[in-house]
Amino acid sequence: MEPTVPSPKVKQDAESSPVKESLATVRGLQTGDHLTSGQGVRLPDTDHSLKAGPRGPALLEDFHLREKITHFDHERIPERVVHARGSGAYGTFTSYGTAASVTKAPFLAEKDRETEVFVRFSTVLGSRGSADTVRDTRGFATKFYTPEGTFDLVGNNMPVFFIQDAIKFPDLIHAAKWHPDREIPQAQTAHDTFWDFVSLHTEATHHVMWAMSDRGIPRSYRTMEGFGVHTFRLVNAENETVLVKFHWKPVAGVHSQAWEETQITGGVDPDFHRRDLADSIDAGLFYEYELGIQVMPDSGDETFEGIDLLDATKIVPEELAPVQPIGKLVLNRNPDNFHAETEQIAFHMGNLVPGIEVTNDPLLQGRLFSYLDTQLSRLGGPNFTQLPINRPHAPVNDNFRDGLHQSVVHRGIAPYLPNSLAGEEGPVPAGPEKGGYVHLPKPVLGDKVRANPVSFADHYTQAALFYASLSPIEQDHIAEAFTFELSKCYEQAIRVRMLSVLANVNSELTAKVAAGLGLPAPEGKPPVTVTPSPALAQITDRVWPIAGRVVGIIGTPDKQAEALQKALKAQGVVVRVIAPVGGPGVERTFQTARSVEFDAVIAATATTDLQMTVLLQEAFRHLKPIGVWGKGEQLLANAGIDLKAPGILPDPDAETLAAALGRHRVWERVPLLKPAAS
Ligand code: HDD
Repeated sequence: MEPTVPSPKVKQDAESSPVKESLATVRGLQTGDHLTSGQGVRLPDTDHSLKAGPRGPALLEDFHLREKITHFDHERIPERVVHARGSGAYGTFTSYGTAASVTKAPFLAEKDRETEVFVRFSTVLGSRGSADTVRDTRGFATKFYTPEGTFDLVGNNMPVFFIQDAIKFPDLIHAAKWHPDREIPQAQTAHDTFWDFVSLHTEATHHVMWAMSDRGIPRSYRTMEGFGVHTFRLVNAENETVLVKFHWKPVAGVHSQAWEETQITGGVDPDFHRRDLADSIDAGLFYEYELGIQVMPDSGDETFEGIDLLDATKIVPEELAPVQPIGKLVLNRNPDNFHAETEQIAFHMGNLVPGIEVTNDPLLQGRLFSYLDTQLSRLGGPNFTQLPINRPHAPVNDNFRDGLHQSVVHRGIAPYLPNSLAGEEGPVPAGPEKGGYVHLPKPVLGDKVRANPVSFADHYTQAALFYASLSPIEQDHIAEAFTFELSKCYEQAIRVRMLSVLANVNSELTAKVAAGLGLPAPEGKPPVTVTPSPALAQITDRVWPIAGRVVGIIGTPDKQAEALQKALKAQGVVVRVIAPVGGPGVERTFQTARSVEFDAVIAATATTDLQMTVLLQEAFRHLKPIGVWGKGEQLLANAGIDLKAPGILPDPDAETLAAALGRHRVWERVPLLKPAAS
């Protein structure tokens, strides 16, 4: 079989890297022809320990044995307390220059300024080895290595959060992660403690709606939006300020897996998203996003159109404040070493550059503490900023000294200020004229209280707004997700309580979920009127770019398959032939292929292979376009698929397939999949 991606040797070739080499000095430090010890002593044998005779015992003096095993024993570091499962890539952010009037940060303000970035995508709840495709919020964290210092935008693929105040984060995560007695379930919210917490802590309702929507099960990281969530304050050269929310808009559009697909994928290919990111970059099919900002006036009360901008459980509908594009991100280089780069990267909300400030959002304020703090135990001390992936691309002159894993040999005798001894070598403070980060003077006044503003009290209006903004198909998916997750709870009281929360959001949704659970639907007080925000819907008439999509042909690698491969390659679509056995031009065999990998399938042979029948049935159920070439009709008949059903494409050419893929799924097929009313 042909390998799907170039061999590792080719893909790690530094010469072909399209971005600036930030790690040039440390990449591939293992040099030389000979195997050595950690001290550089050449070693003749690494397969046998030093023994007293071939039958032992092993000798304590075997420095190589002890060093090799000791190093191995300490290879793992603590996984992230949340967002442990992730994968990342380098990229280039190019500014459009359109943000020049609102921020002095040059990487956003200057037209065509290129900034190297590293993005780490993640799930929140699962351990490092958990599956990619579970229902969960996804992290979308971006490190911008600017010459003015590092800026981190540590966001999610959902624009709101479960809690309004960081002090609730340990409670949220203790409830959402596995049960502490058995450490199950892994990487999912479908269990008692999560639903117990969110049904009691109703400010979570809006985020729960997002998590139960199709946003919780993305097709790939390529097809996710990203959100900075909080409101930030931008400062321009005249020290004028605006309040903004950051958005990443995927060029490929927002698309999700079908729920059943996620479950199959979790077993068939737990690395589905990670693999797609790495393979796509290797194939030159880069992930692309636009960065945009919603700009709101910096009114003294930090509200906009009645929405409290300091409340992270609220969005500002795009119809009220349009997302204005300010730059483009292209992810175009895979890391060389997962541990050194993706695992050791450390994000921090406090990594800010002049022109970008935080607001008093109490969730954001607590995050400013947590991210720096967590690295001390995760990365083993205060010098993690010296790790190659965390090093700023700006000169560092911090007067910080010593500590575990110090890897800088600081010179001089006066790492303090003021001093009269450092001379030329010592740093001096930089005022704003020298690019210093000067916090904008803002009055701070208030009684010392543990309390929320009154405006934080509405937990339901925007949850209802979100639901009302979705297409009926997406609304059904939400009802199904709630029903599935609550069905997994052991405690009936939790289900009943959650229904009473939903009753304050939308009565139709409550009725559907209650029916699924076999419970009465409670009465609630849903908002009387909500104004939907069409920008929130995923399923629309829009046709999206199809780069990165995968088409499977069940057949043989013949001329027709080759022609399709050629024609769709131009649009970045990968076409894979699925044949009974391996051979030239065959990328998947009947034994290894599974429907979840493909966005569209073509039946081109009359095989009676049961696995192919199942593949087609799954593709049909998951609303994928299915093409039929020649004897493929028979295969559809074997699978019980009606040739006249929506999205069955007779003899499709590249154009027909491309059009179907651009709509993501054959939504017209949905009614066929509903059980007939009895
Ligand atoms: Fe967090 C990691 C996103 C609230 C504490 N968070 C982490 C990551 C992302 C987010 C994407 C992974 C970064 C990476 O890839 O290394 N977190 C969010 C968003 C939040 C949020 C969008 C709300 C708007 N987080 C939040 C709160 C706290 C934390 C309120 C603590 C009070 N988050 C952490 C952490 C982590 C983290 C414990 C774990 C690993 C790390 O930071 O480096 O500090």
